[in-house]
Amino acid sequence: MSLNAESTAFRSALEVIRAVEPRVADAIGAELADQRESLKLIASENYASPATLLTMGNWFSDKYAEGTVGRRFYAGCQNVDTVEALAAEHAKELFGAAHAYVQPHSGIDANLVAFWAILADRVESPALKKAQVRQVNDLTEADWFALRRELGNQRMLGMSLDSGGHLTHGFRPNISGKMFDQRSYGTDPVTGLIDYDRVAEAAREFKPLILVAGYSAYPRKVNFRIMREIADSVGATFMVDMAHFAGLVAGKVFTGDFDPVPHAHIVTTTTHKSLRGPRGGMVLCGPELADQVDRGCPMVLGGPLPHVMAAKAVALAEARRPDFADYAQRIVDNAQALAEGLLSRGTKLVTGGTENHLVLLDVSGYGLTGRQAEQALLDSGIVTNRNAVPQDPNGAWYTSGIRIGTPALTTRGLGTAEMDQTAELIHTVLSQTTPGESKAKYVLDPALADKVSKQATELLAGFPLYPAVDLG
Ligand code: DSN
Repeated sequence: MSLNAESTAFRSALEVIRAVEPRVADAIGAELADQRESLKLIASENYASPATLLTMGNWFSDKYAEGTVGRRFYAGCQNVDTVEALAAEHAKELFGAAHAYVQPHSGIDANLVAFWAILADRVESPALKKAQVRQVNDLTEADWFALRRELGNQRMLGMSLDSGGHLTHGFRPNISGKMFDQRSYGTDPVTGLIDYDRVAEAAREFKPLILVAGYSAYPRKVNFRIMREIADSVGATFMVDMAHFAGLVAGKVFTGDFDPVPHAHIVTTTTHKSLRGPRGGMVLCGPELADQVDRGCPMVLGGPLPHVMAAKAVALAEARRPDFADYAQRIVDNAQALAEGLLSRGTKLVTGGTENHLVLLDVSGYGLTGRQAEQALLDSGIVTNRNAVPQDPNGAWYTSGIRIGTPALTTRGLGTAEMDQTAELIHTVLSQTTPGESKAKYVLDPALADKVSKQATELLAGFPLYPAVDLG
């Protein structure tokens, strides 16, 4: 029997790798087996298509291409130009953006590119202007000192980490919390929702240079029209980090006030979460910031990764197909079914439900910390991650929450009926786990963990991952 193209491609690749370092080939095979067997509910993960994966394993990886399309610091970049331009073109069409910069290697890189583009655009600095017209050698020591003083200590207002914001939005352990004078807005203590009046009040008081919206653990839609009005009222640049929900924007589930692209001055994203592309980042903006954004490499980034930009072009082409909109809608339908399944079993959810791809469980209702719950679920074949809940008494390490998301299981084909079964498995584990003598320790009958693990595998058996890939 002849093998299909995908099996042939991956088998051949592993054979070539095995000839050099068999342990790596084995680990790659083992990773596929693990991913096939586990109920992956990590909200920021997904499964890229075989075409996207295969696009990353080739000689594009060997090429240096600092600069931008048609304007490189290295010779021989014509093929890199082709794939970078294609990825940018697909991104612009998909999101309706005037400009797309597809070089960032990750979400934090994309955010740094955006921060520096905004600083360079907004901060009045004669020294910076000199530097940017390539008179760097004319800058005196005093100019450099002025430049550092003028660019530093600018103000950023972003969503707090424990309300679901991301650590790159000004959280102290991240560089954004050190380079900016930062303040955060939270959520309403009763509803768990963003209170736009409070955001406006904080903006009026603080007068930030940058207002950031976007989240990694907020289970609701954000009204970007209102956020832009708030930014405009204080003269702030409005930046949205849509890393988590880019797939929902691409799939036109988030439209109108909930689509960040028409409302924000600048939008950043990763490409591997709900967007289902390769690991990487991207920046979208209007013409005003385009030149500054294109300085991302070498300003902030190392040399671009042409093999990943090529894979971004492939994944973005996939996201432009009509079936991606159906996929995006199913992600949200599944998250809502999962939330309903948990609520009906008595689980406490932050904000009482979801409007996007993620659900945030407050596991204090089960008497557990997030750390205990995360590990008990993992023992039972359910992969999640712990996450702080608003005003979390257990802090960001132990936490009181579990964040779950549906992009990956939706890619596998699981639907709302399977979400209810998933809710049952999660509730069974959490309700049978008791806290141990520390915030990390817990007691769970191994027989029960084993039973749930088997049930999870049975649930997944009807939805094979990479069904066309047979590694033999
Ligand atoms: N690590 C990603 C997440 O899990 O949300 C964001 O950086």
